[in-house]
Amino acid sequence: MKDILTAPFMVEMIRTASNMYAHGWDERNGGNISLLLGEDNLAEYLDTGRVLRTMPTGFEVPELCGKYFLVTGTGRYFKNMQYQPEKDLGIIRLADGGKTAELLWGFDDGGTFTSELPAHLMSHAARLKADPLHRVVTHCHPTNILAMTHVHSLDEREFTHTLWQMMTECVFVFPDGIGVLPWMLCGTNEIGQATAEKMKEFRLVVWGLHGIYGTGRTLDEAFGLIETAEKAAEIYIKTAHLPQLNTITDEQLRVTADYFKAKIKEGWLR
Ligand code: 2HA
Ligand code: ZN
Repeated sequence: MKDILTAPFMVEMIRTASNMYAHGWDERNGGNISLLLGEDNLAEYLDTGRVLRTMPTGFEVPELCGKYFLVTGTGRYFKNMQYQPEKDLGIIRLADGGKTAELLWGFDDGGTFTSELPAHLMSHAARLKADPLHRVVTHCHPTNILAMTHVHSLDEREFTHTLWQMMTECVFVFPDGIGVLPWMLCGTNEIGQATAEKMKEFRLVVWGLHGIYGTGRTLDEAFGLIETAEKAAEIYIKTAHLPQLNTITDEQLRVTADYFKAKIKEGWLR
């Protein structure tokens, strides 16, 4: 058996969490990540027949039953993950129609999975329907996106359009736009369902006055989406109160998207 701490998915997960913390997106125990694993590479690192304990998830996701996830733990600090991954991370397999999580590795000191597991798993199910190669759901609290939800309309077309106009790259990094939810109580199945509903059409979903969800085929893709949206939001926050002399027009957005072969969300340009 190979050392699981050397597995590429583990190394990448820890690097990503550390990087998110370094960006200031994951204060205290803020944020959570889940990565859908393929059984094949897992068997080199883990006896998948050995269940350490079982934990109820509190909801059903039959389409994910039998799937394996590397997930961050509830109450854990991203800041510390690189020093104690076996406490802050766990590998679970869903059983019982998704109602049970079987722990196969990690959460060594008795911990459990993120409080946002409903939003994560329901989002995985929704994104897998949109893209069979989807694998990653990340959640965090980027400062400028959050600030923007205080002062900008939460209409998702308007929110996305403002970000597209902040810097040229946005329209081809997230041409599919950003879904936006109003403030809702976090950690619940309700916000999980609302997030998953948005995930049918978006890879990025903002939680008003809370943070953002980013998804992708790789940790880099999910990270890069959030990084780009957050950078654009920073430019918005730095300029919104100043006289605006120049802007990217809809025609320029269209030309840019066409040039980079990105498909802008239907009807979102005027
Ligand atoms: O504390 O970010 O949304 C973890 C969270 C909850
Ligand atoms: Zn949060």
